[in-house]
Amino acid sequence: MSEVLNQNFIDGTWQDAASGASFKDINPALNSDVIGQFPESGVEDVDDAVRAARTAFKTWGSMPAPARGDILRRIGDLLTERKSELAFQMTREMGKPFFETKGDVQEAIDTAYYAATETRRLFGHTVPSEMPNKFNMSIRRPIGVCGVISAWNFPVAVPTWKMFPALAAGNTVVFKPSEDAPHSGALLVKIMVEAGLPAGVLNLVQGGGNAGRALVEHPDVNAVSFTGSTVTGSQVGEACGRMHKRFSLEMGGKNPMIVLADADLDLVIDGLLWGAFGTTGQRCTATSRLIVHEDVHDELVNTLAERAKALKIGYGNLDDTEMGPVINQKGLDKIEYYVGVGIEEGATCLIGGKRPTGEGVEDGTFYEPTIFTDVTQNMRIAKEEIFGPVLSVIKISSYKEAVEVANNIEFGLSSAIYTQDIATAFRAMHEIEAGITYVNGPTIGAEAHMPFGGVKGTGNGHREGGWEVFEFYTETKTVYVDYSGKLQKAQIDNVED
Ligand code: UN1
Repeated sequence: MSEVLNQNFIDGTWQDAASGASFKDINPALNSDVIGQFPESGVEDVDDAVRAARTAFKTWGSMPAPARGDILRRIGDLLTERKSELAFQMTREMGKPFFETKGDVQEAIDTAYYAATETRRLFGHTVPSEMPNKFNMSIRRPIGVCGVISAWNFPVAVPTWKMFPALAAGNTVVFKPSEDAPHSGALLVKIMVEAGLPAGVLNLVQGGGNAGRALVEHPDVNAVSFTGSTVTGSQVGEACGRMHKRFSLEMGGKNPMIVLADADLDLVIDGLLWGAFGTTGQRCTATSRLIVHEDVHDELVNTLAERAKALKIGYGNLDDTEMGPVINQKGLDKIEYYVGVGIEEGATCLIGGKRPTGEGVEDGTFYEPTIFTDVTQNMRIAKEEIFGPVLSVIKISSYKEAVEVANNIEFGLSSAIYTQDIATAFRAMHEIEAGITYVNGPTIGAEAHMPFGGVKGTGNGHREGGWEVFEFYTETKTVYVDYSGKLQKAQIDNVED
């Protein structure tokens, strides 16, 4: 897997963008390591890809679903075989440590096997009719061509959350990876094609906003699934709404971890190091607000600061690296901007707040784990998504206050509560406004077979993962079979006035 797959993949062939334009993809930990130039696609390329997908839909959509499942299972097998090679390339491209990118591939493997099994379910309902000798049922039909636009932070797992169920359900796909992870996207497509997807069923179009817009606004794309920023997601939603398309948005988060006075603090520290600084805080599920009871605040924060300072920062393909770089200069600028905002707002920057120096970090976009204390709930660093290794700590004095603070936010993706009290934990499951709540675990760690998504400003009500994503990728067809041999008028013939 050493070659650089830097072309689009349309209708079964690898090809350059029609315009010949390209963009550069670099290693965020070693900026001098250029991965390659990738096609800057436009309307013409998207048009070719959508046409191919539309044609392929005729046969793919009418295949027995379990036969599609066989191909998904082979994709899972190939991903398993290539897990390490693929993870190495992902780390090189987007920076998170090798153990994390292996987890990313594993999430894709789990999603493949899960989607394969769903092809033998795709349940509809059979329901009694109100008329005699009549049979009612609902069945699931594929939607058509699905546009998939994904983020770079889970360059393999997140696109597979979208593509595998889409394909399992009989849709065809045009996939546009993030401009920060085009190579990982292409390597994934190569594996999927090798597993036996017929030409046109899966098409890859690389590029930035122009390619994305062309895909979203293409009249022959029936559904769009998007993971990324709130600003772009809102634009996707507006365009899809205007064009009567189905769309699923997965956007920002500002995920709270509530720590009550009875929590097991060792467990909390391990959870925070992983939740706040795993993936360099660049997850939409990252723990970015610590809402902690005043009785344990100082002890917790001081121990956490010591442990966070000791995290080994560097190139993720080196054995001892615990935290990789920030994705690019723009990401770094945003973090630096918010650290400035936090200081101006009067929060205390306890550790970090700067780029690291020294061997192994000179040539990359690195940032130190950063903890702000004395944060109050209405500060911008308590409300806005920073997408970096920055934790804002808010002190509270009761469970009630903790939940109020947790909910005082426009987002609602993930959340966590640490307590030994079972009644409090159960209350929190209902009272925290979020799509996901973890009890005695950090805000990250979604499993492939469980629904994933957020409430409020995080999304538009759909869920990825698990059984629920199949609601998004299928249309319900309602079927009535009348075997009475005569015209039966519902609501009329069966009611005596
Ligand atoms: C994301 O950050 O976009 O639960 C997805 C988690 C991962 C998925 C994160 N399994 O953090």
